[in-house]
Amino acid sequence: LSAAEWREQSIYFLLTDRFGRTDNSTTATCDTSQRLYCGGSWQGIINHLDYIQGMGFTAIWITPVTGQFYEDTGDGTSYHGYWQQDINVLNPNYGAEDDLLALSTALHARGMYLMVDVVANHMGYDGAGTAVDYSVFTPFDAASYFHAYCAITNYDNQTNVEDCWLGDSTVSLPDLDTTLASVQTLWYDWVAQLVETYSIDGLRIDTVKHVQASFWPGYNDAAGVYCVGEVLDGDPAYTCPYQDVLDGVLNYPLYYPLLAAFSSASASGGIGALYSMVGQIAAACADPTLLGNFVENHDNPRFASYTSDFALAKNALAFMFLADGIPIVYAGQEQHYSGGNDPANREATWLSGYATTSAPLYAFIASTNAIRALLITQSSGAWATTANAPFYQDSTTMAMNKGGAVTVLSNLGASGSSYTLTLTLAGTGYAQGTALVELYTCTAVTAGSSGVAVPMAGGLPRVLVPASWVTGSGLCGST
Ligand code: ABC
Ligand code: CA
Repeated sequence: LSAAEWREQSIYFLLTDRFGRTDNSTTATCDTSQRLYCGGSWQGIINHLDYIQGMGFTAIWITPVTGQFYEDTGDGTSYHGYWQQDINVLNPNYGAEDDLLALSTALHARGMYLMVDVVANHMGYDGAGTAVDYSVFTPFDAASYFHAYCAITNYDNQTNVEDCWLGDSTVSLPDLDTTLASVQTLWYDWVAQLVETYSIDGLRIDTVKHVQASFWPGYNDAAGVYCVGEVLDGDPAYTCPYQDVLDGVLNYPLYYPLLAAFSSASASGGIGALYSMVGQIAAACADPTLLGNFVENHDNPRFASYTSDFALAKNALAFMFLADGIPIVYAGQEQHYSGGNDPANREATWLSGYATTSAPLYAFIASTNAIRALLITQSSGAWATTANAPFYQDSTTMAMNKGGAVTVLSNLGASGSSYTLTLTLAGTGYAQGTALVELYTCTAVTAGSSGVAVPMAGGLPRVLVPASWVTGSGLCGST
């Protein structure tokens, strides 16, 4: 699937070991602190695709599929899949070739897409970087394929970030010398074959900033599908240039201010920083609409570890879906899981019983996916490519206009009062007299002479669109 086609998708990210089991158990224990394999599998994902599609997602991103080392170490096991030793085999804990193929086929049969996580920067070794037996790796079975050992010590030194090793003295991550033509050829051929073999539709690429930028265009081309890279840095001036070598990057520049704006009620200054980051990203990134938006993942504490307030969680979600970019929800976010740092943020989804009607965020995400899908279809796709324009802010509220849909966010929290927020006609772009609908509450609003009166309550987000867009859509009772 091309980058342009991914722009209209909505992604559910899951750790294969932690989402669903082949036996469908919802009670199998999974103590995150142990960092052991908990039994999730590709067949387990297939078993629960209704649950994912029921929230309106059109794609899933699964963690790496390659062969790992499987010993239990002081840093736990490779249950997450980022400690590869043999890139030519699959991780048998998740299933066999047939199972991964079946997952791909099952998704495609539903009109959904498969994104797979891939790692080109390193392998994984059960031991210190000073004592690696390189013969355990396939195909990189000699020290000559790797950078000489040194630990990353200075993230301000790009040479150190690219040439030295991640990991620690318990599990080292032997750093491939990606400047070698032999390494490049092996990776480009490998990724082309992986995509073809399993009919993969997109890739999430790990540790992009740890490989020289010139490596990536050849990799993205060889893959032939949309690639979104992980560049773990909140500074758009650092992260955005990687969009010149890959289709997209995960939106870490947005992540930090998005979290800060909504992770506590009335976070002072938080709205202003979020508002201004939209402009900074637009100025620095080649195409903000191809970035991957998120407020949770497996490397950072869960949103609900900062606040249990559902209204705040809904605002963070609404922003991710209705601003520029491709929304990515991390499995368990819909269950308001609240784990802190790795490994606590990797709770098994099955322990929720895959609750739907009793999980407030499950329904909210379904509504928000439906709203985003409406905006895309009624505009024949134009909404997705139109730049988001924030136009109003006060200390607890902001409003933005993307392609004629006006989204209002609040960080007052669930105890926020009911009041009317009046937005100017100029900001909303609506002509006086236009019939509008607020899509979360299905409230009719008419653009008045003094502006658009938005009914706010309970700190919840609002989305206004012309009523004509809703007719026939199935939303708000229209048929
Ligand atoms: C394991 C255990 C942990 C244990 C650890 C020592 O070993 O599970 O419990 O604490 C995988 C596994 C991890 C595992 C690691 C190491 O491997 O998932 O569980 O930890 O063995 C990606 C993946 C991630 C994966 C790897 C490795 C890479 O998403 O899941 O981890 O394949 C760096 C990398 C980034 C990487 C991340 C974990 O580490 O760049 O690719 N993620 C700064 C640096 C970042 C750095 C980050 C965290 O710190 O700039 O480069 O990320 O160390 C912002 C700044 C940022 C700054 C942050 C902290 O603040 O703008 O620049 O990030 O304001
Ligand atoms: Ca490297």
